[in-house]
Amino acid sequence: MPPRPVALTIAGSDPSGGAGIQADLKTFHQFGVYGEAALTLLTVQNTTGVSAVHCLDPALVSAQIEAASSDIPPAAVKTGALGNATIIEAVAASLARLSSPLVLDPVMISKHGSPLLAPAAVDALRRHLIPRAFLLTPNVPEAAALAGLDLDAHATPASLREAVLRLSALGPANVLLKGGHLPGDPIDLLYHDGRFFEFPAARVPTSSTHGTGCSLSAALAALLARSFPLLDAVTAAKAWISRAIASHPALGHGAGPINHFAPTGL
Ligand code: PXL
Repeated sequence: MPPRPVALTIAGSDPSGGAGIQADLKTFHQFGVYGEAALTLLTVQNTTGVSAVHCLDPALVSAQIEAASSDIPPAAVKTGALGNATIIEAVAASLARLSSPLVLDPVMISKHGSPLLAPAAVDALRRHLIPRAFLLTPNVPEAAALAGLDLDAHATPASLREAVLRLSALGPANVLLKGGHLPGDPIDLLYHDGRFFEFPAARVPTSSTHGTGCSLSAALAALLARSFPLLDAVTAAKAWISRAIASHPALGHGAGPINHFAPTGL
């Protein structure tokens, strides 16, 4: 048997299984990657909403990362919801000991509008973690908050590129701006090697998109763990996420999850 690639997620828990570490581990598994998970926070939620968020002790977050990674070193890491500035600093210190590529999904608010990152922590993200990222994967509201720009539904292609360039100046090796929050068919914009690449997709008319961002960044981490070049990883992860949304299992009474069983095509 060839060695199985390993990926580590550092993220929050969604007990309803659609987002957070639950989504990440399902995604790693679907891409044939062994998954490790260090928890940052617990949410109490289901598809109809979030009723509580509890951040863990930063020392406990670091201890999980160090226990897992010192024993079974991950070939790629992703971060999701981080909760607050002290957890971000703890994660950054733990990741300084690892050289694996980091996919940083700068999760700020849940689908239902609950904060998953304290507003004061945005600066900690900018200073401590974004410079270490191999790939930063904001959606449009997250890109606006990180870049200090006003991007709304009327954002132009030029303003989106400007936001990506500002994010790139914070130090990540690559930036993938996800266009799903804008009206019409979504176009994701990748900035890689000093060039822009567009990844258009057809919009699937459904509200069952809970966990889409988590699952996309987990798929990217899994593909990087499998040594896919970045452009191939983005193409394959996006094709899978589109299939996973289109074949959503219609679970729950609110914004339902995507279909993590969708074929990866790999
Ligand atoms: O999709 C963002 C996200 C990340 N992490 C957790 C979440 C959510 C959205 O609900 O619950 C734990």
